[in-house]
Amino acid sequence: MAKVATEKNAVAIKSRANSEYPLTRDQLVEFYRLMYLSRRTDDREIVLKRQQKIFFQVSCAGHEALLVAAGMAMRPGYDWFFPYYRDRAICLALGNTVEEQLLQAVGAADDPASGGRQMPSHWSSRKLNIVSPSSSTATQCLHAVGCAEAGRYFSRHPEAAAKHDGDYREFKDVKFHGDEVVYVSIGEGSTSQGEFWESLNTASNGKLPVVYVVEDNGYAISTPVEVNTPGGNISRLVANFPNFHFAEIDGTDPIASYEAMVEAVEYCRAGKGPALVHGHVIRPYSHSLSDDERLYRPASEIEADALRDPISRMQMWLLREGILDADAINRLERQVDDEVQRAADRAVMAKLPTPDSILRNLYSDDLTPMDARFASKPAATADTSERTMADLINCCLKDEMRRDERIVVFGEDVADATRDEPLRQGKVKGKGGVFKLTAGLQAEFGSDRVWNSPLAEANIVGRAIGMAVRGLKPVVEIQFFDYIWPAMHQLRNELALVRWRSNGGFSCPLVVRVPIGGYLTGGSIYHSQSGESIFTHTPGVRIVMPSNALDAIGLLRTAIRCDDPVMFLEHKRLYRETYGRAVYPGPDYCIPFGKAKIVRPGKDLTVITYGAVVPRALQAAQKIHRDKGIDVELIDLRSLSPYDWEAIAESVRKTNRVIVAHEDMRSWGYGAELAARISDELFHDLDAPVRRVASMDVFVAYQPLLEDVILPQPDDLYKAMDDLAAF
Ligand SMILES: Cc1ncc(C[n+]2csc(CCOP(=O)(O)OP(=O)(O)O)c2C)c(N)n1
Repeated sequence: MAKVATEKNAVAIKSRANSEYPLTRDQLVEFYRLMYLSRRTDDREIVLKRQQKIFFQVSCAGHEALLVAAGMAMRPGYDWFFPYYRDRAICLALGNTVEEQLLQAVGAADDPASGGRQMPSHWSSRKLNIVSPSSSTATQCLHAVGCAEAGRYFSRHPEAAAKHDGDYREFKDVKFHGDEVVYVSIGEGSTSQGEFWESLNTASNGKLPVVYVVEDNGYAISTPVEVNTPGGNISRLVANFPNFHFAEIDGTDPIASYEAMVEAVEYCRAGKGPALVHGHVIRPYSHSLSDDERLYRPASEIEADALRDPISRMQMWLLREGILDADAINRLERQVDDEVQRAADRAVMAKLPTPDSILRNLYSDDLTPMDARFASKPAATADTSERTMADLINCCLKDEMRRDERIVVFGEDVADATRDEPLRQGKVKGKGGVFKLTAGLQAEFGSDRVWNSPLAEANIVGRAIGMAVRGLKPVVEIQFFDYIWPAMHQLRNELALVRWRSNGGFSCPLVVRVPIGGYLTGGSIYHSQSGESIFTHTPGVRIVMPSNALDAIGLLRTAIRCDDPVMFLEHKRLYRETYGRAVYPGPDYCIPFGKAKIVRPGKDLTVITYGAVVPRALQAAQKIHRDKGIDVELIDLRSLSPYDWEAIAESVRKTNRVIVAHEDMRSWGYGAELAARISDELFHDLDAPVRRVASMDVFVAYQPLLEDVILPQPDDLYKAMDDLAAF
């Protein structure tokens, strides 16, 4: 472990008399009580695990001083907290009870953090503003940043926080004070993750009130600090980030920890910028109960750590300073032991969740995007010109931003101009996205509602999640579907899961707009990808993919107004096509999710598709009707998750023959699922096998000749229709 100045007197705790922020006698006793409570709760969980009454254990042992200090320096239910799994002690200090924590450990129905869904030590409390974490290391750093941005936004736009009936705002209470601070913690090993650095970028640039606490116990499971941190000291690496307050301390010293935390929190609360407190702590109980550190650490190192154990050090210190005598310490410890025992007794008797709870809070129970309120007819408007999909998406964003001040838009190059002086002076026109879908938004709504993100996709989605948790409605853009992968962790392990894993305690309804797909003539591998089935395979997130301008504006409006996270896949080849242009249908036109559209009714066979294959299939259907009289029913799904099974079933019962067609690769794709379900549930209605038309199982090549062969073309659809009709 790196040597720090405070370690020179490693075993001695900083004297109370020398402290700049002296704690009262009662506060010191409470400090010790919380530390001891945390340790004994870990000890109890270890016993329960050995008795097989719980199924996992990861402890806070050795981190208690730093974390109780953090809890005492901050305001529960006022500040916001993004803790990680080591953070039992701060959660107890904020007001989480031992019983609540043990209810999670046993997986009880009444586990208030997750309803039996998350492992122990995955804290969550709406009342205390402790936001449900995942087990993924470092993702929470971006949520904390987004949460801080949202607090600032609401303090500058207080009217945006108002309740509003009819959309997600009806169900999303906003709390803000203007000077709240956001806590986020992380182990030193996890600082290797890009998301940590992506968050420092934005916290620093935005001077955001985020207190980072790096809990440096020297190991990430068995991997020592120097593997994750060049030079072995994270403080040295981050020291040049502008606007930060930094402190490096012995995190096993409660007084030094408290001082550092108070200073850091004061700095953030005053609006000066973010802070990072790097606390050197110990890890006396191995990584978790599934790990035995004696396999990779010599006994001498473990013994040296033991001398720094914060519990025994603080106990000695209280005695030495004359704050508690031995009897008083014994009494306090007995009371804590009784409290833990009683909580454990109740937890092991708690009722367990029933299978009917499994799907609860996967999506919003309050307002689904399938709701009838989203079914409307296009309104007559003065402008009767036919507009492109790109135009109408842009109109929708403007309409909704005028209507709802909680909407913010950010992503790579989506702003008109980051340096906005020339824009305001009318000297430049502005960019507004590489496809121009967000053109004019910054000019109309200002730079605090529309801005360019750093070139970092996880940064975009992670911050949006933190904002949405607080009640903002981010409508963010991933520049190309091909580059969505750095955000995959945030999309799959965070966005889709916040509501379910917190059993409805938190939610993050937001929209991720993603230009997708090929047929670009030269788009090549990295500008032509599809891959929607990877996301439809992720429960908790809604996926839509319009094929024309009217559906795009209607579905996007529903995506924005509904209470679920939505991935809005925009086929870039369709942005400016002649096919599917439409007259602007007014500022309230919505389409409910899960409703397919019959593009062409027919009686001989059904083609189920979506996106850019819709116009190609229509072309093939019209031709085969002209050529051979084969009458194809063409269904545009529009919404991929949920999808309209009733429309599919009704059509297949009528035509008895079906092709599922899509642009994405054939194997393991969206069509495989539909084909399987049709074969399973509609077997007796079929006169022929279910056919698929899709791209080859390969990426899209640059040379147009190859691209044409790789992607499904009208001729491929024609041939499949012809074959199936003849079967
Ligand atoms: C993204 C990710 N990769 C791997 C893991 C598995 N894992 C869980 S904890 C951990 C070590 C974390 O070490 P550190 O950040 O130092 O925190 P500590 O556990 O020591 O407090 C690893 C590798 C994970 N949870 N998430």
